[in-house]
Amino acid sequence: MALIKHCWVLLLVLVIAFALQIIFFSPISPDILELPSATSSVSVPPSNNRLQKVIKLGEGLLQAPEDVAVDEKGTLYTATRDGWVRRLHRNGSWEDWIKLESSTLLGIATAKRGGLIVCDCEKGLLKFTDDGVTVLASHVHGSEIRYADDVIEASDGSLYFSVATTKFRFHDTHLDLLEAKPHGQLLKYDPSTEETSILLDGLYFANGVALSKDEAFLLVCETWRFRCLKHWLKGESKGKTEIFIENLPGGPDNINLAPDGSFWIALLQVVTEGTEFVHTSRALKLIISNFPKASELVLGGIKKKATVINVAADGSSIRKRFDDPNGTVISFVTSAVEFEDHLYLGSLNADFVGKLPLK
Ligand SMILES: [Ca+2]
Ligand SMILES: [Ca+2]
Repeated sequence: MALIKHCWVLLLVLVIAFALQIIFFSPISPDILELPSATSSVSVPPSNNRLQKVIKLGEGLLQAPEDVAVDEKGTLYTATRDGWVRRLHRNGSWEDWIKLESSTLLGIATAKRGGLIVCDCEKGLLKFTDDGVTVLASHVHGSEIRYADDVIEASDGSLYFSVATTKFRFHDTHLDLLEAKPHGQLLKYDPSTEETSILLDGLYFANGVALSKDEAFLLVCETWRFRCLKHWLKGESKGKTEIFIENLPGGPDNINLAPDGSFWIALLQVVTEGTEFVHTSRALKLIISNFPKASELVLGGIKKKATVINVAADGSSIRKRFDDPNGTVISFVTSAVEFEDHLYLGSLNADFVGKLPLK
């Protein structure tokens, strides 16, 4: 009897030790993820397979081109996982333009006086020109900028850019989702003073940024909140922030202004179908975060489909929706840029840039 009792005590001690290990050594301190409401005021068009019609540009040459930008001459730029920024000239030829030792180049934007602004998760905000690479911003208020995600240039030369999370690195993105806390920021780089300041703090994975056609407001997407915020830069609401669109049918990644003033947003399947329960249990999150394969477990569904939407200039409606519902041709689309009646699509799970005719 004494032996059985000892065994039970030992088992209890082991269970307590295991639980303490999980709680104290977990890399996260999780909150519950707020999922989009089923009773949204914005109606969502039905899923379709329009994205399966994409033409593949630069197939095999481009490793996971997250973002795409087109300059005034019609040259298309993209940054890939091997550190290359490549460009496609109007004559159809690809050029290996500039290479950087980095696997974490994300959002890009063309600069009006030439060159390309590039976000790097490790180095910060960079400028690429024919002469090479310059670091524009590596710190804000004394802290390293670690997860610069997307950028846009205003006509006065100011650069607005997002920091997805100040807590986790690129390869630990799944931990930021599991933690579900607002570690994101929206920053501004002023070229006249070369200083960087914090415009907004406490964002749920700050991702795509875009300016309205008249530059009266700035949009920033919060991927883990299924919404995009509007921050006024001009007019009587200047300095105020409000919701632009919410309850999106996916986590918004990059956002781009369309020629007609509307916006293209790439939506990510951040909550894998059938695993919603993971995001509502703190205990489960603590356990999962300890596993080496946690990323696959949590974000595996992101590579299984692609969705792009077009949202009205005032955020009041979703006007168009294109999908590849099972990722047959393209998946994990992170960016959609409209240029001369075509959409150009970036993806973190493709070896090409997708081109979709809009007419
Ligand atoms: Ca961009
Ligand atoms: Ca992004």
